Amino acid sequence: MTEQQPSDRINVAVIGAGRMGADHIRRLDTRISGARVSAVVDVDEGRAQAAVDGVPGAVCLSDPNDALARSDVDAVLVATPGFLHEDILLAALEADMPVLCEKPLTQEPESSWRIVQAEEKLGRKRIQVGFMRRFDAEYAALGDVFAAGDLGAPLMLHCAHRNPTTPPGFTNEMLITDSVVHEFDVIRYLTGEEIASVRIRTGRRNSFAPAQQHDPQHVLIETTGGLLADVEIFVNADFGYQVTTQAVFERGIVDIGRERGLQTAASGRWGGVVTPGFEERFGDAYDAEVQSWVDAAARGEIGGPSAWDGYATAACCAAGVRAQQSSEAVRVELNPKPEMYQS
Ligand code: ISE
Repeated sequence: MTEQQPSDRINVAVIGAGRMGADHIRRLDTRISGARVSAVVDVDEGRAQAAVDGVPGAVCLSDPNDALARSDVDAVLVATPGFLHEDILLAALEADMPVLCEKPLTQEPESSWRIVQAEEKLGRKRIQVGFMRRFDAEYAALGDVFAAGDLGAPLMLHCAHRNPTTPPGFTNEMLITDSVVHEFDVIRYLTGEEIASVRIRTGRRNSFAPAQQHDPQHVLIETTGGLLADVEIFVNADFGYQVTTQAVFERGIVDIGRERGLQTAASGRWGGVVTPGFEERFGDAYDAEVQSWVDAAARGEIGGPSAWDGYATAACCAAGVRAQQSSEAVRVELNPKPEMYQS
């Protein structure tokens, strides 16, 4: 194999060196081909420095605009908290740079729509949104079952999304905006339909959940084509991390996300290991997502979900947060899809 020359590689500025940013820096540095980390931006200089330690030639910066202005930055990976995304994304579009933006695109549909409009004005898709489940092998295989149609029409989806615990400051709304946002995206991806409405019921509360959260919640989603999906979102489940989906078709049932890996029988017992968190569960999916983005960026394209997907899921989240306050199904309000996002 011929050695890849530095000039063949895309220089990436990673903006935000927290949990996901640091994870992506390691990934770009060790597992992704065709890219290198040339800059890390974080307001916390110590954190930025710690993240670039051991990454050859990468500089630390504190202002995203300084990264966008550098000649050794060709693309940006945005991993700051969501409330900071809008300004960074608008500046990156202004600079006409490829962007991989961790979810959410932005926190509200209004600001996400502004991003869609700015990208439409630019005239090409530059932003890929970090919905990594689309790159998970099992979700992709389930997508193939939907596409093949051999099991007839899909009728229902039963989803469970369980996290062991939540970080400090995780609000009740974040069960929807930070967690169920993934189901909104993946249901849209699997069915090829938009989400029409969201309804939420809360029942018995987990007494171990932080006071501000009503955990778990039962989310009932209906797509524009009438498919029903229910999601158990349970973010203080203690035992580990688990994301499962059961798809019900006219002539068959498909399950994904069940524990795999080693099943050991010894000393009169059998068992395996529960995945501890999302980095482990979706590690391969994150690798595939970032590789797809890098490969597409080299061609001047995006390699995954678009700003439209970011906008549509932000609209679902807004409906979901309203549904938390109501016993009714709340309709998802969407602007018409611009031509650029039709394919
Ligand atoms: C987290 O931000 C993620 O994106 C994980 O995939 C999800 O499982 C978790 O609930 C979120 O808080």
